[in-house]
Amino acid sequence: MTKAIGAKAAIAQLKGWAVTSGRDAITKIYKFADFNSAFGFMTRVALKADKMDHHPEWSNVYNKVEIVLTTHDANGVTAKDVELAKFMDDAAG
Ligand code: H2B
Repeated sequence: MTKAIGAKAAIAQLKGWAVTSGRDAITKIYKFADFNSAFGFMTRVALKADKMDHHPEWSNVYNKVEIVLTTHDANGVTAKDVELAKFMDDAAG
């Protein structure tokens, strides 16, 4: 099993991510030009997440995508969350 490194250690390796309040998770809100761009981002991330067998908690309202990353099996943030967060930052452009 992947070991939890904790949200603080994770955000130190990332840009624009914050510790989720009340749990060992990391959060970011992406804003896109419109729904098409937001959903395109979600589609790219969904394919990557499924390949990794590591899935985000997320919600979408029009051009906004709110993300929470944590590793349920480890009860906290792991290197897998950092990897997926970096992929998201690249995919968001
Ligand atoms: N996603 C996340 N974020 N954390 C997990 O622990 C996790 C997952 N576990 N996706 C996977 C699926 C597990 O439930 C399956 C059975 O491999």
